[in-house]
Amino acid sequence: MRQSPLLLLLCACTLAHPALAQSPAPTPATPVNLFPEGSFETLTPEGNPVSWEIPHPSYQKQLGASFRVQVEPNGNRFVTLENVDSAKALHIAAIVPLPEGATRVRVRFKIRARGLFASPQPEWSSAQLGGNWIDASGADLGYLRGTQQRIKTDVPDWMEFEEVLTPPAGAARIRLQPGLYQTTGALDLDDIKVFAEVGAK
Ligand SMILES: [Ca+2]
Repeated sequence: MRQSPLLLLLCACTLAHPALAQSPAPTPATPVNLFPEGSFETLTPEGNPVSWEIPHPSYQKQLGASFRVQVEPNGNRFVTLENVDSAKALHIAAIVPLPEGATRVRVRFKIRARGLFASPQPEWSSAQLGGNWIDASGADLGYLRGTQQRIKTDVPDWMEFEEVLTPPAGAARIRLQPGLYQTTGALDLDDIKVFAEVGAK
C-alpha cells in the first residue's frame, strides 16, 4: 500500500526532531494557583469539599461545634466553622504539594468572622489560617509563620489576606489548617490560594 506524501513528510519531521514532540509546556506568564480546591466549589458525594479533611460529625457533636458548606445568592460556595467552646479548637485541613525548588510561597485567603471570643490564654488563641511545612517523608518542619494572623475580633465583610513565606529546606508540601483555635464564634472561609516561585531567592 502506498503512503501519502504528506504522511511521509510528517513521519520524517518527527524522526528528525524528536524533541519537538516532547517539548515541555511553556512557563505560564501568570502564577498558577496550586490549590483550586481552596474555592470550596467541588463537593464529594457526601457534600463535603473535595481535598479537605473535615472534623468527624461525632467530634463536632462532642464539641457542640459545626462545619457546613454554604452557598451565596450568586452560587458561590464557602465554608463556615462555628465553635462554642473556647477551651477547644475546630479546624479543617488540606495538603498542598509544592514544586521542587520552591523558594517562595504566597498564600492568599479570604475570611469573614462574627461573634469571636478568643480565650485569654494561650496567647495564640484566635481565628487563623495556620498550617505546617511538611517534607517528602511526611515529617513536620514547623509552622507556616506568617499565616497565623491571630484574628481575635470580628471581620464583618469578606477580607483578603496574603502572606509571602520562605519554605524551610526540604519542604515538599504544606498542610493548611484554618480554624478557630481556643476561640468561639463563626468563621467563614473562601478562595484559599497557594502560589510558588521556583529558583528566585
Ligand atoms: Ca468559593
